[in-house]
Amino acid sequence: MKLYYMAGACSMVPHTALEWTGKPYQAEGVSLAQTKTPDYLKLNPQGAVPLLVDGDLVLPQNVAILAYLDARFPEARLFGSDSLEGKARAWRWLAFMNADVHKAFSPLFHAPDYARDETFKNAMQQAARESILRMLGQADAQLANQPFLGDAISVADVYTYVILRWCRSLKLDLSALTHLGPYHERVSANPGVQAVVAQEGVKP
Ligand SMILES: N[C@@H](CCC(=O)N[C@@H](CS)C(=O)NCC(=O)O)C(=O)O
Repeated sequence: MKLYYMAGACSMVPHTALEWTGKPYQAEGVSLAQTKTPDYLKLNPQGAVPLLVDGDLVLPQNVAILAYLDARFPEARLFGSDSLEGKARAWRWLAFMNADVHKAFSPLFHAPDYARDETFKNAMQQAARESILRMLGQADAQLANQPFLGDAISVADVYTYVILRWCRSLKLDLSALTHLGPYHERVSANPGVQAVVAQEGVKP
């Protein structure tokens, strides 16, 4: 099984999931430029990571990869629970981080071409920051009474961890969200997360 990843990207989530399975796997780091080469685009026309190759299966998209790994390795408890309800509680947060919070970073990572006007670009980026903070407020509230977003640590927490790293690098002010700091440390302390941080050569 082989995972293509970019250091510090959302591919850290399936990378950690592979660590949690305890099974052998290969991880190949690619640059942004490599994801746009014809060879890579043949594998993933979206030109993005993560990408999992398992025999004949060539699978992009975090949620597809995580669902596949969970079904193949149920004993790894990637969703922090064995029960349907418990898994659903983690899925809800994974979906939120992947589909809603992640997407809100787009104007900060790559301001679109139509935002060449500085005033417009700044207003758009400020709105993105506010939207991210508002959404992370939902996670902060959930973490007031429990250590992880679901019943136990899960891939939803790893996704949130990746997003918190991006917030730090973009200097978003999370000081009002008081549960997120200790939570970041808790997820950082997970051995699978630590192994991926070391392999990808990024800061925790
Ligand atoms: N919906 C996709 C999103 C994947 C995605 O946005 N990956 C980013 C890294 S976090 C990427 O590869 N971006 C390439 C680019 O910006 O061109 C998924 O969940 O797998």
